[in-house]
Amino acid sequence: MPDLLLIGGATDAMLARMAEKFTIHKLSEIEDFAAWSADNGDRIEAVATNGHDGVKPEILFALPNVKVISCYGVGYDAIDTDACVARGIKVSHTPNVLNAEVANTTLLLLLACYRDFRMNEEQARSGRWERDGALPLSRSPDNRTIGILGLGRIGQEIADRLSIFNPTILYHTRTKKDVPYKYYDDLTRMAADCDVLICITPGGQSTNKIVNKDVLEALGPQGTLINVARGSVVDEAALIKALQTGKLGYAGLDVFEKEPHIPDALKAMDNVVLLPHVGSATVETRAAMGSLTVDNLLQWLETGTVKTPVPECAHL
Ligand code: A2R
Repeated sequence: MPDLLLIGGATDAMLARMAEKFTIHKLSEIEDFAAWSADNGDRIEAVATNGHDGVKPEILFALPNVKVISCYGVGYDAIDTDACVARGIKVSHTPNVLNAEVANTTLLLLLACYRDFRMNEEQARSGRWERDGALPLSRSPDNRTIGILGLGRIGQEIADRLSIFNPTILYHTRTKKDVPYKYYDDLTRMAADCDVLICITPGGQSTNKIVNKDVLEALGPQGTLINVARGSVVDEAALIKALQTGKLGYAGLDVFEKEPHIPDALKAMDNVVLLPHVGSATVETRAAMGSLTVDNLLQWLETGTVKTPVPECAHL
């Protein structure tokens, strides 16, 4: 059986299916990777990882015969695809199966920001409602102008699910799409026209801190930023400053620059809703992602191809 290196965790169902066809080596159980890889690195032909851990350059370097990397997650910015293409390594990810769940998480954050969910829930739970009465009124999410940064598979699903709120939808991407929403080629100009800015691009170089001070200030004192993409997409220091100085109204965040670390300044603010990167984290969606992660490995074993390659590796 070919040898597989597992980076990060895997569900029992994934492990059971992978173990039928591969000899699994768990990175989490290897104490000294440098020593281990000197003896075993050349045996590894397959890697299973996830969007957060990816494959660190030193690990990729230590596996000279790896031929396939299957990533559990749609974002693969933690994998150096240029290096993989140069070595002919096929990289797969799990697109589409998580669109609906990430869109649900987006709606959760949007509603939580508009309806002051965090403060209201605390008012009820703490007994302050009984003692002090109700909090000030919150705001309606209905009839808002919502800008989507990144209108791909997930962005479109978000736009579809937002329709219950009767929004006006705007979008910014590098290339104009065939959709009935207003296109902006300039993100700051779009932010100036929005009540809400939803980030759902990939991470990586081209989107690094693309939501900067100017974009946040254009969104404005009543504006809401929702980030379900990658922490790297937003300049976190500028975000904290904009929120603290009232130049930005609200933020709903599922992702952060240095996960799992969340800056104390964000935790301290009442106008911020925080989630620990759970965009796709339901039993149902994670099962579908796990299944596709293993399908890619098994298809590679049978045919030498993967079912859902990342675009950069689709020609391999
Ligand atoms: O720019 P385009 O025309 O390639 O459109 C893509 C857009 N996008 C960008 N928009 C503005 N500036 C950029 N530098 C930039 N780079 C990419 O993001 C496209 O509309 C969208 C990505 O869509 P998909 O490739 O279909 O990705 P999907 O499945 O929606 O997932 C998006 C991300 C993942 O990479 C994870 O990081 C996260 O959602 O969970």
